[in-house]
Amino acid sequence: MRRQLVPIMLMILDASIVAITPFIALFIRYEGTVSTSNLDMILRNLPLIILLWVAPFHLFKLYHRLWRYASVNELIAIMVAVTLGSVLFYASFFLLGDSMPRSVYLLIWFLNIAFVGGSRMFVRVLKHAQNVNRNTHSRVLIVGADDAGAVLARSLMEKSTDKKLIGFIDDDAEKHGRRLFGVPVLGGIDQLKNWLEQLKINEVLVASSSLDTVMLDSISESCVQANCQLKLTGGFMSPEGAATLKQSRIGFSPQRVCVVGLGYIGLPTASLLATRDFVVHGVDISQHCVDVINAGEVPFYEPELDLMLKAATSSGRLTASTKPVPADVFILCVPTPFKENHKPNLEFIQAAIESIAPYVTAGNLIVLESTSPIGTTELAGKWLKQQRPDLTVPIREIYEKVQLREEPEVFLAHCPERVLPGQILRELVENDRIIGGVNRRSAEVARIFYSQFVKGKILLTDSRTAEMSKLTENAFRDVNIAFANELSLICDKHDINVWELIDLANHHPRVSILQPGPGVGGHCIAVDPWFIVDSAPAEARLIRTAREVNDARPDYVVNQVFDKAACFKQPVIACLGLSFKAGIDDLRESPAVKIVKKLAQRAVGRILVVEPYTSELPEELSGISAVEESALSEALNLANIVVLLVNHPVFSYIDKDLLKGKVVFDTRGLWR
Ligand code: SAJ
Repeated sequence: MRRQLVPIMLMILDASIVAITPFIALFIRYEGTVSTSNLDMILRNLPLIILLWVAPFHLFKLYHRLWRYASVNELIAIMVAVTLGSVLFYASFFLLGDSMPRSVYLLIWFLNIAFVGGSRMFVRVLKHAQNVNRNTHSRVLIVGADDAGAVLARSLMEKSTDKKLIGFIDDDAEKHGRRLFGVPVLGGIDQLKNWLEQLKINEVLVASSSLDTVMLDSISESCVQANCQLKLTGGFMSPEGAATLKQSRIGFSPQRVCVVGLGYIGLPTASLLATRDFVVHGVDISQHCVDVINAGEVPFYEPELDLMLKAATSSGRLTASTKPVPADVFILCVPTPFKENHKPNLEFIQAAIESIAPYVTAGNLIVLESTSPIGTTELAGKWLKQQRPDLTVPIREIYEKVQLREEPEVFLAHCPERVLPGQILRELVENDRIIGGVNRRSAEVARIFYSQFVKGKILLTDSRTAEMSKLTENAFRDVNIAFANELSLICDKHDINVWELIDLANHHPRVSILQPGPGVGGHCIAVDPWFIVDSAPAEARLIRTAREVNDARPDYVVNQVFDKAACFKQPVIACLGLSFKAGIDDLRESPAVKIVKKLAQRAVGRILVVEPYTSELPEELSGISAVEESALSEALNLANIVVLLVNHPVFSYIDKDLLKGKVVFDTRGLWR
């Protein structure tokens, strides 16, 4: 709700300021006496001025992209910036008057836009650098209204500007209704969940040394259910209290995180954690990647990640190198590709475990986020044990019958990433997460860590179920895309428009068919289902067939284009898009790349490739003389055949007249 409101509010705010400031400027200029001709002129030009002002911001999505999580401070900063910019504009307008040429007006207007836009960017980056976005006006409850609670409350009130203390919770009924520093003691722990929801609390601080494991569990459960962060403030406790907490099942307060693998998942995760109070060290085997990241640059395109990374590196909370460092939590985000025969290749996970092994100490949490075949997390434990026989590494337990272990151990869990490229930063925080512990305690410890930055639900299970659940999610999507692709073959045979067919069928309340396309790409859906097939070849018949149906799509498109190209003497084929899906620059397993390559291999003609998200052709295409990189207008101008391979938003604006007289293959149904 807030995300939708903020941009609209900002737009209204800008428009109102732009509307009011001419009058202020007039007032200043003419010391209170405003002539009707001036007023007339302003009123006549006002709609155009507002449009000129607001439209560029809207056009470049600044309202949406920069201010998604705008706070009151930011709103004030924007108001000041817009007012200053606007007054400057009108002041120059009135001071220089008619003598000023039109181009100077335009220049001043442009400078104003740049000034206001720049100041917004600046505040945004500053905000990240100061790392205040998470806690902006966080509403806090303290559990424990005794001495520790009072010390904590006073420190919050004195030092923290971004946390608001709303109340105390205490099991001592005598304290209920009383006030500490003017803040009420609301009730007991059994009512915690109600209070969290009723008072819209974001954060619970436990400041009591007398809580037992059952109570701590109940607090933790309430926080998870109410989507609330839980912090154990050991520093405010007696040594005995802190010791009790350490031994208890949720006594884990991580601060240092080491993320291994700084790719599409690892880098956003590391950047996010660094802007959430954690001290993060990222590790990657590529020195180039490490250098780029340390310079605050993102080596690939992901919306808004550049700002977050800059904030993370400039605050000093995120560093990167090719070697791990000691940490409380190690997160592994390395690739899990398959080998020639679709057998999973786990060598990157093994190498990652071996690289962190010397740095792991008892009490550390190791999380495998990479999508992995069933049993990999346990295998990771075995590899760790081989490297570090001195450590107690958890072994598989029947999840329900868990015994508490008192001896120090390493916690090991699988928490599969579930984010969609193009929306990673939002989904990292908002998606529900599945955590599978090799033993129950590992899952609970991992929950404490993830609940510090995940707003979605956190669901605990064992590591095997978690591994399978991730594979299942992607296999589900693959099977459903295969269904759409099969429909498209059937429709082609019967001369039915498959897009219309799917639209119609999807009007049924329980039918939701996905879209056919040139094939399934990416490093996930095109790969993960094979892990299931490999683990149960006889049983996974549908999953295997879906893979085969989707893998056959590029050839189907190539054959169609090849047949049509035969009608031209010197065919020129425009291929629009190379990435594996819309809006990103990721070319891994991309069906579009495969199609272009296969077309070139069959010497179909001159191929002009348009990919707005990359600056040059990938290696596998750059050496082929028949394949050229091209601008969109040139490709459309020269081509006899236009093949739309990726539904990038920019392609939807193509003037349909430019396609007239050409053979068009719209593999994504964008121009239907
Ligand atoms: N595609 C179609 N038709 C459709 C939808 C997609 O042909 O109707 C194609 C796309 O063009 C693309 C491929 O499928 O080539 C995969 O795209 P996607 O958007 O479905 O998925 P990914 O690979 O970007 O991300 C998936 C997501 N999984 C699910 O939605 C179940 C994401 O949440 C996972 O985190 C990610 O895989 C992963 O890392 O496993």
